[in-house]
Amino acid sequence: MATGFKWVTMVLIVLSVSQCADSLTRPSFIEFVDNGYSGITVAIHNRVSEDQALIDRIKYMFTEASKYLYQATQKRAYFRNVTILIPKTWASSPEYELPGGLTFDSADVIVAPPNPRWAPLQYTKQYEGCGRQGVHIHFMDAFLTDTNTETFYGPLGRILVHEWGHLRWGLFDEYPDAVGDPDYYQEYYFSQVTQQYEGVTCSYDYVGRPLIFLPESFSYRDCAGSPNIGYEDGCIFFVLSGQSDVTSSIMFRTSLDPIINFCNDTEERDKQHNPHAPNKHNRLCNSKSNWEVILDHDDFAGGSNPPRNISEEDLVPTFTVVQHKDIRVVLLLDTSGSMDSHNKFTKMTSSAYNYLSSIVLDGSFVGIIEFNSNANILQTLVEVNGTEARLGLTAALPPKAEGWTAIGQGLLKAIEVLSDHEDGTQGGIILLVSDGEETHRPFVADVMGDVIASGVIVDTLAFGQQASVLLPDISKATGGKTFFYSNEPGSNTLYEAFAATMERGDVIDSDKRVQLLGTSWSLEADETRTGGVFMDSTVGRKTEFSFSWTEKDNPSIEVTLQRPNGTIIDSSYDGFGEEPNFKTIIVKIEGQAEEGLWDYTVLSRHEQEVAIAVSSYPASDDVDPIIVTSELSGSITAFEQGEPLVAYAEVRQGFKPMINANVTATIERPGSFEPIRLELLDNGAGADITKNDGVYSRSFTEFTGIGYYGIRIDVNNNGGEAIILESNPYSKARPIVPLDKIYDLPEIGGIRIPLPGAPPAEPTGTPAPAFSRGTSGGSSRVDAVPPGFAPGADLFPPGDVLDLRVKETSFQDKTVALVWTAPGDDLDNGAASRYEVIRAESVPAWQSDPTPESHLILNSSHVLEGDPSAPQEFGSREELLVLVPVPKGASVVSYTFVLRAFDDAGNPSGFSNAAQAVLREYVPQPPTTKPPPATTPPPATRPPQPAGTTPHQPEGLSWQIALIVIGSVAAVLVLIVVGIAAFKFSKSKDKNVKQSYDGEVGKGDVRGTYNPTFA
Ligand SMILES: [Ca+2]
Ligand SMILES: [Ca+2]
Repeated sequence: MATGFKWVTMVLIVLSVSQCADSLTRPSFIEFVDNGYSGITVAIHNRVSEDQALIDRIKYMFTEASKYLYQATQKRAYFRNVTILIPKTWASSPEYELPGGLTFDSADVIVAPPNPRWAPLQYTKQYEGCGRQGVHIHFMDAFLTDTNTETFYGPLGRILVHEWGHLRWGLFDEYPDAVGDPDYYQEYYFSQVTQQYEGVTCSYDYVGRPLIFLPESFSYRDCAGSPNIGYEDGCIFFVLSGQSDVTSSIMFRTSLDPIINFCNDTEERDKQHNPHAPNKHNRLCNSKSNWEVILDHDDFAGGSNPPRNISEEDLVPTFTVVQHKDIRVVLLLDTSGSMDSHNKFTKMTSSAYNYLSSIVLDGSFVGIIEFNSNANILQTLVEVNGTEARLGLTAALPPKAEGWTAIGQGLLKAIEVLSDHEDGTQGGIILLVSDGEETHRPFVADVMGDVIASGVIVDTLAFGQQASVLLPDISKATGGKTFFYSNEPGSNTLYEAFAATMERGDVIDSDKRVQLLGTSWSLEADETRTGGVFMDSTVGRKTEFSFSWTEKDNPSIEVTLQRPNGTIIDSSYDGFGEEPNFKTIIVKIEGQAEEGLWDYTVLSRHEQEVAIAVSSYPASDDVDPIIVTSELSGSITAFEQGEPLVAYAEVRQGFKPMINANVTATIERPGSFEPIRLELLDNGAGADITKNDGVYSRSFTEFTGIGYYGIRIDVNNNGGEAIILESNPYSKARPIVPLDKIYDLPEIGGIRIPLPGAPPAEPTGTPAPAFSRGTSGGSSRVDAVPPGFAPGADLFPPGDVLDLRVKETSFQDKTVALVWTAPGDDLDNGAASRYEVIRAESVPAWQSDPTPESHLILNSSHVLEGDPSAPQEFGSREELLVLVPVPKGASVVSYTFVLRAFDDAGNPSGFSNAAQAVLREYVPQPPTTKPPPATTPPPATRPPQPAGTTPHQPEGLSWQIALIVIGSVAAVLVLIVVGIAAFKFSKSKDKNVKQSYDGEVGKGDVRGTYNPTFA
């Protein structure tokens, strides 16, 4: 076991310097050469109305962003070229080029209907942790075209640079985020540097005002409390619009003009990173500054892309506008002799038959090539435009399998076939299905140059563990997908790999096939088995049940279906089609398939495997279907370097995330090992970096050796618990607005700009209907194992706890309650065996010496409730109540807690985030009595404040504003200023005084009229 420990330690070091070595399985075409980013794709969704002005806004945004980026990276980076993919629903133009392999789904920036979780704001979807590239940036179209955006959120160029920080370098937000980071949301923290309460900001010197939102009157008032003792619960740090002492951070605020830098570890105060502020960036990036994470990224690591002088003219990116035309696919099918074994040939041709007869969309072009010792064209590219074309294609499928394996030659032939189309090879799709290593020249290595130059996309399906190890490389190099079909009962990946080719064009949503189920059964002779699938209201059109068998050419299975109302469908049904040559039965449901549970029953006359797929189409053109997409951490997993395989699945209806769904991943493994089933979680712990965003994640660690690991994802509504998010009325990034404008915030795209600082709440939505989705999650290959590896060895430590926080403290009882999510024995799996909980004097003290022995390691005498020696299963909520010393005479006491977990093999996790506990003798409370109404108008300007006066006490709260909305419909605001007196500020907190009350707030203070009716 000691070897495992050493190995893990070594691996952690390796990982920390090569964080960006691998990426998600989704393709990315971004390149960074000579300081310029190229290959960035912006895709407009087909639901966005045609609008040339939108294209102009995108160009404007990138042009401005290029300058900001150049400035913010200190002359290291700019945008060189950008491709804008417009939907097929927009008019075509001779100026538009073909998009090659670019699709909406692979785009880096999407312009699309809003995701209510974040709308109207833009956001970046990030699956992975600090330093890792995200999925995409999502703007709603109105956000780009509405002039209110720049007024309230800042220049679009700067907003894009903020999002680029998330997308490219894996940075996180530095502002208090009630929506994106609710459990860790905190407005103020006690600074052990200044010994007083500070707003959560980056950099240090923001001018803010402690305000509290009053939902009942839709107004704000000043918080009770002071910088020295803190503020009442719910108090927000309201960043004021005039700021003169800060120039960072872009990840904190984009709306303020002086903000041009990322926070940095510099001594220069205006951009100095605050490593102590409890925000998501510090929590997930080990308190490293934005700038440190950026410089560690592959783009700049080791001094690459050093600062360079670039003229303003050269900073302007070039733009290419592209639009999809026809989908062109060549099936490249392995018919070598080995395909004749284990029913592989039969399964491949039945899947191809299914595909050609019903999945291929009308208007696409399809060709067929087989390869064995040579490659032969079985069908040149032909347009699919009806039954006859489909029959012609199925007739061209290969009749038998024999000979060797000439993959390279097959690829060249496929390119030849694609070159027949008027659009050329660029963007043509090759689906390469193969079960073995190549044997005949030219080899893949010899032809890859030609393949890449032709611009084709190669999706590969590895048919069994003996398939060529080159397949994932071919996919990766061409932007294709990698599938693995184990040829074992339980999955139907083969069928899905074919179907996936039709997702490659620009298919409008209502034409998108939704797979409800993909599985296979191993049946005994004369065995009857029944399964069920839920048809939900978002689908039901063009529903098909497909069943393929492996033995005998005459139908050796009988199939019946049962509708939700009990009616039986059998071979007498009009839509029931049998194709003995391809060993397939397809049942096409006429009209709209009814909502509810559909049963399917199969009787097998022989011992054989039966593959089952159920698919449907969106119920109508204006209903968004519930869809599931998935990603893996990489198409190749560097297990020998200690990398786990991480599965991510996203569940959504259109762009509305679904939370609380039941998402299961089934992982097939090399060797004779049972598949592993893992529940993917949207809990914001372990591999899941954001809670309740509809992205479900989990690490897989139970490797069994070298080979392919195939993943299947199954999703249901979790017994009615699942919720489709409809709206989130709370602000994520706050607009910066003068206080007197806060009540008439306008709409952007029909969504009101969220009120800054309204308290967080559970997201709202509608319950998801009963539904079924089952889909292949792709595959990942392991090419090497650690020295001395044997399945079952404990090589993975527990995952790092990154959500440690203080639930509550009691000054009187001298207690601190800590909460966190339990890691597993192996990252996100199982249970650790003990925790080591460390108490440090302060966050800076821990950060300057992160060695447990230099601080206090808690023992049982410190623990009142909870047991650090009995960790629970991964994902459980852990609580620990600990005793701390409270020195005599102190009124505010602060400590910092850090922990790590050990597994039973002694492997330690990394240290958790540092969580600060503050014990206060007195916690400010909101005023309980209403202040008397003002009888005289307030002075036009506030009197100058003397510095060095004593902090004001909560009961002596010197003034407050009450802002009341008159009339629930008109929301006309009347500002009431009550009891104005002199402000008093603490010595060291003069930044709160500076211009905060003689600037815009001052104007707001005196603008309103007093209306006694509402006093
Ligand atoms: Ca999540
Ligand atoms: Ca372990």
